[in-house]
This record gives sequence, C-alpha cells and structure tokens, in this order.
Amino acid sequence: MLSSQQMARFVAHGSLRLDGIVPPEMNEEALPFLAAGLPGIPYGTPVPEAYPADSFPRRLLQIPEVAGALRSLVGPDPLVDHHAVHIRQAKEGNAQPLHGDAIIDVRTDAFDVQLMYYPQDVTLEMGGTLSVPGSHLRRTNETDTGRYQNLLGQSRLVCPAGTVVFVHHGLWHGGRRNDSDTVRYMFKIRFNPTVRQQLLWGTSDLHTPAVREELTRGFPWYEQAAGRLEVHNRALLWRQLTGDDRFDLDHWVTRVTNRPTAVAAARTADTAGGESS
Ligand SMILES: O=C(O)CCC(=O)C(=O)O
Ligand SMILES: [Fe+2]
Repeated sequence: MLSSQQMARFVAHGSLRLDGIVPPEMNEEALPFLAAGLPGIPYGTPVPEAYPADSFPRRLLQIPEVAGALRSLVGPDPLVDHHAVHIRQAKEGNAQPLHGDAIIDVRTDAFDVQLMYYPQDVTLEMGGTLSVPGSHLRRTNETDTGRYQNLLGQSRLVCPAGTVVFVHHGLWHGGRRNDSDTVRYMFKIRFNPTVRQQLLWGTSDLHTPAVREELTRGFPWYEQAAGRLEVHNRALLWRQLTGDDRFDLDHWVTRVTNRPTAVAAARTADTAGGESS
C-alpha cells in the first residue's frame, strides 16, 4: 500500500516511480515476450480475463509493490482499458511528440492509471519516456502539447531494469529518440477503476504536514498565475480522494465554491435608514 504522503506526491507530480522492483529473471523473460508482440485486449476487460493465472502480465501485477500501488491508486478489480508494447528502435532518428494519452479529460473525481514497465536498464541515450511533472491536471487535448520542447523541470527517464512507473492518464509524456544501438522496450497497461477512488491507501499519516508539503509543491515550468490553478486542481482531487469536502490549500477551492444559499432577512423601512430617495 502507498502512504498518504506517496499518494499526495502522485497527486502533485502525476506519477509514481518504483525503481528495479521486478526481479531479474522476470526481466529476462520479458524481453522475448514483449518482442513477440501481444494481441490487443477488448476495452474494459477484467484483469483475470485479460491475463490468465501464471501469464507474464499477471505475475507482473502480483509483485507486492506493483499490487500495492495499483490497489492504492485505482482500488480492487480494475479493468484493463488497453495495453501496448512501446518500442523505440535503435538509432531510429526521431522522438514522439509530447502528449497525454487522452482527449481532454479533467475528471476531478476519478482518474485512470497507466503502468509502464521497463525490462532493461534504460540509459539517457536509449529513449526513455520523457514526462513533465505536474502536467496531468491541465486541460489539454492529447498531442496539442507536442509543440512544446524542453520544458524546465521535465524528466527523461533513466532507470534500472525492472522499473515500473505509474502515471495519471493526463500526464504529458512521450518516447524520446533512441540514439543507442539497443532497442528499448516498454510495456504499458492502462487501468480503469471500478470503485470510487477514496481512501484506498495506507492512511495512518493522512493528517501529517508532509501531505500538504507534497500537495503544494511547485514545478519550474509553471507560470506565475496559471501554475496556481494546478494547486487548486490538486485540492479538488484531494477532496475526492479523502472524502473531506472541506479540504483546501490556501482557501482557493473554498472561495471559488462559495455560493451561499441562505437568504438575508428583508430590510424593513426602519432599518433601511440612510438610503435617500
Ligand atoms: O515509448 C514511450 O516511452 C512512450 C510511448 C507512449 O507514450 C505512447 O505511445 O502513448
Ligand atoms: Fe503515450
């Protein structure tokens, strides 16, 4: 299970990285398995149907750190939205434009996660996945962000074999150009939740200061003003994730949701003094 601090970090960054958690035997097995290609899976297939017991993806999902993170983020019994093997060919000469794997999707009360598994050591030259921390809650449409290059604070994944990264469906990302002589593999599975995503993680640290510290974190590419909207968006998401509809960061959600319904008592002639005719 993730802690509240880890969940808050995911809400701020849009990703969670687990380095080298898949054992070497499985990473070795993965390379020919992924190179052979996988048939597609119909949208919305339950995990046990998509991946029979003992199949490679099922065993990947049973690794305790993977299972705990998935359970914390989307809950039990998620559905497989789709999966794909993403290959960056050796010396292939181009990169994928920055994109989110969705049309505009700014649900404030739910999200999908994508598991990205890297069976090899990924060096800087090998075209690891580029991602932009804190970009996942912004209203953009799929690859419209492709015109942005080299955002300050972007992250180019360099990782040991067996690394799994979970990303929020809105995170801006893209496969980098592979300048090495090695083909780079990545296995991606997108999951849809089937339960309300509320308090699904280890919550004993829910009210510690570390949670707010994570949630208010800024990123260097944020604009002075619009960057604050991301913090506002995180407060909205945290309300949903915790069920605490009074949670706020710097009173922003409180202000913009303030629409009182109480009606003031009508003023009588006596108390309306001061008004001139
Ligand atoms: O290959 C990668 O690193 C990313 C691939 C990807 O994001 C995609 O094709 O949607
Ligand atoms: Fe993508």
